[in-house]
Amino acid sequence: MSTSALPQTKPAQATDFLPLKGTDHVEFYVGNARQAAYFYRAAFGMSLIAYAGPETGQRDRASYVLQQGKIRFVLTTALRPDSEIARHVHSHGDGVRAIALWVDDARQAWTETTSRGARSIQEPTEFSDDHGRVTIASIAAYGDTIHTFVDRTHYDGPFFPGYRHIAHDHVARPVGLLHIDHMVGNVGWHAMNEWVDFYAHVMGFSLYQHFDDKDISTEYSALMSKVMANGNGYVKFPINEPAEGRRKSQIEEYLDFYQGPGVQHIALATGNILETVAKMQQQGVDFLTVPHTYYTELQNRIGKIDEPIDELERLGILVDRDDEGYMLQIFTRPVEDRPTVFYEIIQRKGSRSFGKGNFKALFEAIEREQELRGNL
Ligand code: TYF
Ligand code: FE
Repeated sequence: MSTSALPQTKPAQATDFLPLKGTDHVEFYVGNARQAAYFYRAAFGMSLIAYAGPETGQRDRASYVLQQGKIRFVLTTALRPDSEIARHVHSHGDGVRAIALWVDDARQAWTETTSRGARSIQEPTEFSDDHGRVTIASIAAYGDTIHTFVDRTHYDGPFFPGYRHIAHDHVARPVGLLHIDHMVGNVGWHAMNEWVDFYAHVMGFSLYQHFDDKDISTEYSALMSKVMANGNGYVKFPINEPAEGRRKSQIEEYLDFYQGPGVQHIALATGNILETVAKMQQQGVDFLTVPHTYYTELQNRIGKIDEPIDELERLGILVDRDDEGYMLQIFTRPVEDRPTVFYEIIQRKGSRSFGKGNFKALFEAIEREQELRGNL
């Protein structure tokens, strides 16, 4: 075939300088990893699949790797007071240290991002055992949060070199969680655009959705939010900043208790939100609730959906629609004593939205909780 048949002037697609295959794992620094792991296994239904600690030759920390569907959490605790882990927990309470991203080439990811201005946390480093090798590298993100690039192309073990595999978890009670839909960062006053620029210029992400104060202010408090997404859309990071309102913004409450910017919520996808949420409730997870009037207005706002409205109301699930379809979502209360990290359970039925139509009802529910805590 003649090459002259090829279109000549089609502009080359800008190549993605940071191709991501998805979220590899989320690492939390916690006060007591053994007990936190029990909560995620019994209540969220995750399975313990690997462990590293003194028994495996790690002297300063213990880490528990939990999995459900493609979701992988690593819970890490310090064994001594003089460590970066202990300092993180002292300042932030239990929280997310690392959002690890799955790549084919960690060295390249580190080089591309640091050459665009990212601050290096860990230079590309290779770890190996009988299962092969894993290369990781890390850069700083907002607050003390970091992004770790993980290349496990040449590895077939359960998690990382040095971890002991756990074959069966008799504590885990799976609830059908599949993958991470998005992870939200709270940043400081007027810092949203700075972090939007970081994800755009340093990580090659682009603006996916934008919410202004009219979308999301209630009578009392407000916030601003922009959603950044990577090239293939597998990784989505909404960034929130507080906005001035009549009372204290929920983002401000987070920043006070977390002592700065950090991960606010992790949205976990399910294929059957009715079943997933019913199970999680039975297993002791506390969710936010909205008033009965939300459901009396739902049919008119959303139109016909597959799920019975009385069942959605019984569980407290919210629904929103856009021109592509609809989505169902619900939010947990904070999962630690500080009002910081919480979870969203989400099922998408065509919609790519973040539930803009639910913001008012949701934020009012969050503010009722803030009031109970005396933080409003
Ligand atoms: O991720 C989102 O954008 C939605 C909405 O404090 C949201 O889940 C935004 C801010 C917030 C809670 C939920
Ligand atoms: Fe969300």
